[in-house]
Amino acid sequence: MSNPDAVKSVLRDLRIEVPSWAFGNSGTRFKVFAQAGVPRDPFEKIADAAAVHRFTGSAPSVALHIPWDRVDDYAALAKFASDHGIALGTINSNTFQDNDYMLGSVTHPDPRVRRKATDHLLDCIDIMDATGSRDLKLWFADGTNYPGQDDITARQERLGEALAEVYARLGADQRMVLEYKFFEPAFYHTDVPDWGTSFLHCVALGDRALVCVDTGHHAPGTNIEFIVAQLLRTKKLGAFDFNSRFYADDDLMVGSADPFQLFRVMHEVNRGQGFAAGTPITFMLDQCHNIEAKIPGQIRSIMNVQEAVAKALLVDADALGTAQRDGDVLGANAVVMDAYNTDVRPLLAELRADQGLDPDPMAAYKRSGYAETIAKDRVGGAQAGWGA
Ligand code: LRH
Ligand code: MN
Repeated sequence: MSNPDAVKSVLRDLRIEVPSWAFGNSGTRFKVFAQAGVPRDPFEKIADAAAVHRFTGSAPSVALHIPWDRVDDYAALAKFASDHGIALGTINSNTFQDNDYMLGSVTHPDPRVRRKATDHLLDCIDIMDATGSRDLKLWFADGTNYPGQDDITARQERLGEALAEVYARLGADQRMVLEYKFFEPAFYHTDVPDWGTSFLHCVALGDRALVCVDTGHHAPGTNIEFIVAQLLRTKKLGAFDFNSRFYADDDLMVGSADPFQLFRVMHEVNRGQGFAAGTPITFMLDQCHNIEAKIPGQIRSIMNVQEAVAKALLVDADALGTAQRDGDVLGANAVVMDAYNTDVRPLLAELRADQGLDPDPMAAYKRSGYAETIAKDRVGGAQAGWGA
């Protein structure tokens, strides 16, 4: 698809969900740095998410994390979001911050702990009923640190049991996406370490159980776009958690560490009709802005995704198909590299102008004075972070 209008129409419909926790303080075990103007509650997080949408036009929903975003009235929170022009999106469970989960949550040897963890997942579906969210995103920190610590096979059985109970509770229009991660916080084995394990459990559960690919959750050197191609081919790709990394799960701005990898992933998404209208894929950001300003960090991330998608859409599929069929290795690679080396920023600036947005969202945000306003207004109270 190399005609700019066709590319623009796909980009116009591109929806990227932002994570509520990106607006809170975050860090590492060494330090969590506080920043001025950080939200103190889910309402202020949603106001910041709405600001990202106001300047990018591509972020109409915000993912919540429970209990970080627990409120008494989720319908009121959903109303607040729609009054700000966005919707509440994916509900993220949290079975990694309770002391009872030291040896696991749904995989824990003690059935009492497994019950507690499964009940939390069921609570999250009650919240989805109130917020109107489609997706329940499950990521388990579950794993072990030493060989022999627990029975790997028994833990898979326990996991399967809990997932089946949760899947059965889902409403007809609701889905679960199961996220994998090859290590951390567990350092010997993780119970959902790779796409294959997530895929196996999702196939066992049914059509509304899909795999979530977090781009920071693979061993160095993993060909993530190959995994994406497989999951698209088997109709089991449900969601992305976009971020980037130089080393481990660094949760840096998507496209900042390896824009070429992001482009290759988007090329496979496009090849698999993943940008078509009504796509089953939820495109989410899952990032932590430990030292950079958080709202501009999200705006820059949305722009990085837009640029990678625009380049992927510019791949001349006919020329590529011909070169591939002819075994023209250099020719085929050149088709893809031509698209990647195309400067798509003018096209995106034009699209934003067409949408009545400022062609330069970062400059527009800076000029808006929003950062100064929240720094002035949000004084006192406890700033949000990864604590409840
Ligand atoms: C785990 C993870 C998961 C979220 C958390 C915020 O590393 O990627 O998606 O629950 O980050
Ligand atoms: Mn994630």
